[in-house]
Formats: sequence, C-alpha cells, structure tokens
Amino acid sequence: MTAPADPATAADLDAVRDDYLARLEASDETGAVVVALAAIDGGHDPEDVLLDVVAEAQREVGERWAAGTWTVVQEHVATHISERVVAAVSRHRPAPAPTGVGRIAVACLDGEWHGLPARLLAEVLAHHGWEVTFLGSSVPATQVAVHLNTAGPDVVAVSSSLPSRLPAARRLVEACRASGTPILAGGPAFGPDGRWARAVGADGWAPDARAAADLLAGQALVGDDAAVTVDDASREEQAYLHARRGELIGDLAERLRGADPSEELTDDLGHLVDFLAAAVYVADPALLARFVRWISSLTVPHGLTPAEAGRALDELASRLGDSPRTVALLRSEAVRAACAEVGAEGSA
Ligand code: B12
Repeated sequence: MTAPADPATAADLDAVRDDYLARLEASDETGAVVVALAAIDGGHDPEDVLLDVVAEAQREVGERWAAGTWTVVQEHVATHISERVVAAVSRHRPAPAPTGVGRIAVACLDGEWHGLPARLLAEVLAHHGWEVTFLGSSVPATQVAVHLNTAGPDVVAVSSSLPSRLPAARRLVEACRASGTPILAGGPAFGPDGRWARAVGADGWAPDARAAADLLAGQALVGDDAAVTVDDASREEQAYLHARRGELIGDLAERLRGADPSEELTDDLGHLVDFLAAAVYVADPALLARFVRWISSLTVPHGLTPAEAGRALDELASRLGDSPRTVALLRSEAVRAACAEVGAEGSA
C-alpha cells in the first residue's frame, strides 16, 4: 500500500468518515459500501479507508453505545455493515498474491468476540504481501496449537479487545512457545502501550495494523521473559476468583440491590470480577483502575453506578482475605485514585 495521505487528503478522509458514519446511523449498507468504494476510486489507499474510515467509525460507534445515545441493536447493525464493507473493499481491491514475506495466522483470543479488528489486521497484512489465514473470533489455544502443527505459519497474530481475556493470552503464548512460533499481540486488551502483551510473554506488540505491518517487515519477534509478570501465585488467585465468580456476583448483586437485581447489574459485576481476575493475573492495579474509570463512564440504564462499584470493591476486599495479592490490588493507590476520580467513594 502507499505512503500516508498528505494533509489535504487526510482532511478528505475526515469527510468520508462523517459520511460513512451517517450511513451507519441510517442502517444503509449499500450507501456505506458506496462511500468506501468511492473513496478508493477517488484515489485513497484501501488501507486508509479500512483504518481511518471503517475502524475509526467503529470506535465512534463504541463511544455512542457507551454514552447511551446508540442502542445495542444500532451497534450490531453498524458492525454488520462495517463487516460487509471490509469484504466489499477486499473484493474491489484484492490483495496481491503473497510476496513470500511469510505466512501468518490471525486469531482472536478464546472468549473474544471482537472479530472485526482481527479481520482488519488480516486485510492490511495481506496487502503487505503476507499469506494470511484468518482463524476467526474466540479460538481456544488448543485449536490454535492444532493449526500450528498442521499448517505451520511463521507467526501468530492474536487480537483482543477485552483485558479480561488476558489469562487466555498466556495460554496461547504457551501453545505458541511449544511449537516455537512467535506471537504478535495487539488490540486494546493489551493496554495502550502494550504492557500486558509483555506481561503475558508475547514476542511483540503493535498499536495498530499499520505498525504491525512495519514491525513484521523490520525485525524478528523476540519476547522478553524478564517482562513476564504471570507467576504461580497470580495464576492461583486468578483461578480462585474464576471458580468463585458466580457466587461473588450473586452475593454482590444482592448486597447492592436486594433480591431482584437487574440483568445489567449482574453483567457489570461479572465484568468487575473478570477484570479484577485479569489485573491479579498480570499483577497490575492499573488494569483495575482503568476498569473503574470505564465502567463509571457508561450510561447503561440499570447498570452498576460508580458508588455501587466502590461498594462492590470494598465488599470484595473483605471477602477475599485469603487472597493477599487480590486484596493488595483492591486496596492499591491506583485503584483508590480511580475511585476518587469517578465518585466511587468508600472503596477499600
Ligand atoms: C463492534 C463491537 C462489539 C461487537 C463485535 C463484533 C465483531 N464482529 O467484531 C460485539 C457485539 C460482539 C461486542 C461485544 C462486546 N463488547 Co464490544 N465493541 C464493539 C466496538 C463498538 C467496535 C469494535 C471495533 O471494531 N473496533 C475498531 C477496531 C478496528 O479498533 P481496535 O480494536 O483498536 O483495532 C485496531 C488496533 O487495536 C489494532 N489491533 C487489533 N487487533 C490487533 C492484533 C494485532 C496482532 C495487532 C498487532 C494489532 C491489532 O489494529 C486495529 C486496526 O488498526 C467497540 C468500541 C471500540 N472502541 O473499539 C466495543 C468495545 C470493544 N466493546 C466493549 C464491551 C464492553 C463489549 C461487551 C463486554 C459488551 C457486553 N455487555 O456484553 C461484549 C464482549 C464480547 C466478548 N466476550 O468479546 C467495550 C470494551 C471496554 C473495555 N473496558 O474493555 C468497547 C470498547 C465499547 C465501549 N466503548 O465501552 N462488541
């Protein structure tokens, strides 16, 4: 693909994105495809249309869902349209034949259903000459291992949006290590600077698909074992939290709202326990602090309020006294600061 657009062209792409979002808002699949293909026919690189129009629009879709201005159904419809647009773009400007740079498998972590980011990465890498096999959403590590043994790609690229999936990332790293295949990680799950990719032992991380293509072109992927923070104690406490998940959610929900809690509250408490377990797993209070800020920013009717989040963290700290790392994390300065910032007072 070509060099980044000059400023004038970049401004054009902003207008294309606005137009594209308007088509998503109108549930207009045909119109969205027309906008994307017209931008390409007008001289924009397909990579720029995928990343600066489709991916950016999807982020805005997420903002609108989080702000409560779009329903879940509107988000689903928009995402379905974007998936169709990605397919249309790749038909309109098919990737060239692989140039021999290498073979890469692109997969989402087990339990990770955000497949579109991985699809976008796969398209971009194919345009950079890679022979890509797209394994799809939520692929268990054991199944990736089968693929490694049978197809033998040079690299595995793993995508994840949810930090709560990080334990699955470590399982995948171990499967890749067993076959000697380097693993490149990406997506918001791994933190804004990729710190949780290093924590679980990935061999490389890139912030976006363009950077991934550059990284893969430039150097061999070599992990840094010293950066891995997962150890036996963190595994044990994460597993313990996972085992008690249902009981903890039920007890917290009853404590917060009595006998008839909303489904949204129960879902949010599930996220809370899962993000706590992931934070314990990678031994980083910043992960839980980010969660506190995120959950408090949502305007989901009947969901967990900031004050309830603070009480839930308190309650967890008092119930999990047999898990010293978990309690230390719940009582950490980073988590306290996040709680104070969002009005989740009274936290542990
Ligand atoms: C569409 C969507 C969904 C769809 C996904 C369908 C699909 N086919 O992908 C569905 C409905 C399944 C979904 C479900 C959920 N979602 Co959702 N979803 C989104 C949304 C709106 C868009 C995702 C997207 O396409 N983004 C655009 C991509 C291109 O951006 P990206 O991920 O950053 O990817 C780029 C880079 O990160 C990088 N990259 C990505 N992967 C890789 C891999 C490698 C190797 C490399 C190097 C780089 C790389 O390259 C990409 C392009 O440059 C996001 C909002 C957002 N900000 O993304 C929320 C969002 C990710 N979802 C969110 C949530 C909470 C959920 C649910 C938990 C909701 C629920 N209550 O159930 C579930 C979880 C399901 C699960 N277990 O996976 C939250 C996550 C918040 C958090 N703190 O983690 C977000 C951020 C919404 C929000 N604003 O709060 N979701």
